[in-house]
Amino acid sequence: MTVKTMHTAEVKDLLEKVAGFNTEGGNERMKTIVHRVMHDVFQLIEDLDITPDEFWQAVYYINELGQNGEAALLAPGLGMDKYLDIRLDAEDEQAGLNGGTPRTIEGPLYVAGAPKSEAFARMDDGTDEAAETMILTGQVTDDQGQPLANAVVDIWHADTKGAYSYFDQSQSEYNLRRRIVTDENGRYTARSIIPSGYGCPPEGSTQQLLNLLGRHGNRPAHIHFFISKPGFKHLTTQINLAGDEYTYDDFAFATRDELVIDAVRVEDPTQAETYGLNGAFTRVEFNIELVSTDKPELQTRHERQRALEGEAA
Ligand code: MBD
Ligand code: FE
Repeated sequence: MTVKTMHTAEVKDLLEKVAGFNTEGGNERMKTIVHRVMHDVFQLIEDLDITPDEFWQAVYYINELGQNGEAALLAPGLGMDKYLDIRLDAEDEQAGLNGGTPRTIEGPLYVAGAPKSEAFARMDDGTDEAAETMILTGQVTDDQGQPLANAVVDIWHADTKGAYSYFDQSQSEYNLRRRIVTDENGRYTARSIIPSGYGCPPEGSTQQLLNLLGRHGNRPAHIHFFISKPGFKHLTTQINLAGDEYTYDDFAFATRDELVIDAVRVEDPTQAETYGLNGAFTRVEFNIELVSTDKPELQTRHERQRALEGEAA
């Protein structure tokens, strides 16, 4: 069937009533958005000749997606988080605020209020004895290369199964989550374990849709960062470890060339000693360059729902 009804007065009128154009109350911005969204959905139904069966599949899919708590997981899978980053990069460019270490997506698995320490933190709880020890270290500087003391480096990553504490109830509280305040040389160091990549729940709604697109739902081994200091643009970023099968094939589109980092195996016992280790380890170095700004709204992370945010930390 190829019926066309979008141009009719009946449909135009329907869309205006749907969006509350003929009522006084409500929120103007929301009316504008809903009008546009519903117009575009109607248009898509017409253009692609969506059948009632297809339509109702989509409706119940959204129900299940929400029941599984996966809306914020499907979003990066559909490139939405990446698209918002593309826009923020373009805005920075326009405002002359580009440069520094590039941003990349936050993802849905941050937990606020991780333990905070000066210069160094041990991030793992020591229970995974088979895991490879990681020394993650770096320097935070400004765009002139000057070290930035007292920057907060908020780090979170998965365990060797690709699972994150809090969401994986089997892990201890704040396992693999720490905030480290940089020392007088702008340096931070974490002792942790090398993470594995993340995979979407195989029976979940996100993977179900990815299957229909012929796509996988895997991320490479990666480590998340928020870096902040008053007077500088807040930075949300991640590093992807080089050599992972998915380093350049991330279902969430977070990989950027500047953020692919070699994990270097160190066998030298004297090096191990400097970190208080008695065996070989893997060293990951991530130096971070922040861009200065006097705009307060750029100095904090964007608002979104986050676990434990707003609770006593
Ligand atoms: C993750 O660990 C992640 O970082 C993203 C973006 C999506 C799902 C799981
Ligand atoms: Fe992640």
